[in-house]
Amino acid sequence: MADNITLTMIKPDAVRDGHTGAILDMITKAGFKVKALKLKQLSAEDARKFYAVHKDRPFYDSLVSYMTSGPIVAAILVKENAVEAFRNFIGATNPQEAKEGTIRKLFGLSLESNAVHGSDSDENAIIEGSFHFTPAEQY
Ligand code: 3AN
Repeated sequence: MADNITLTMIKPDAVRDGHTGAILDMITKAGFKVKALKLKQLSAEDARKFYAVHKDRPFYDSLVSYMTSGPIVAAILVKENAVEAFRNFIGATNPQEAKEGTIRKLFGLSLESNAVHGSDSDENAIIEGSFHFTPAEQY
């Protein structure tokens, strides 16, 4: 199977608490190659657009506030079966339900503050990659 991509964000609290290096180390040691990487402050407009799929959910406004509370680290990652492999690797959305040793188990604080994002489909990985990175920023 050919390599494909997923988009991750290290979320504001994980960046603020100094976990960026440890998380990127785990990601690369698990065999994901970094195709693009940046530290970035999302605007409210950015966050609303990125999470538009959740706009009718009760947690939407809180999610937008949280995701704009400080800089995030965005990255495009490459691996065979990247989307599924990365979601298995980071653990369940709720850190309390995430398996031992996963990023969300180790660094997630709550259902909302769950340390990292991972794309949920190949189609969304491409859309989300383009949301954060121009073609010239992808290697
Ligand atoms: P995942 O990030 O595992 O794909 P999604 O797409 O269902 O999960 O949710 C996107 C983000 O919204 C989550 N990463 C989390 O920060 C937040 N979120 C999801 N469900 C809830 C919830 N019930 N209450 C608060 N925040 C939530």
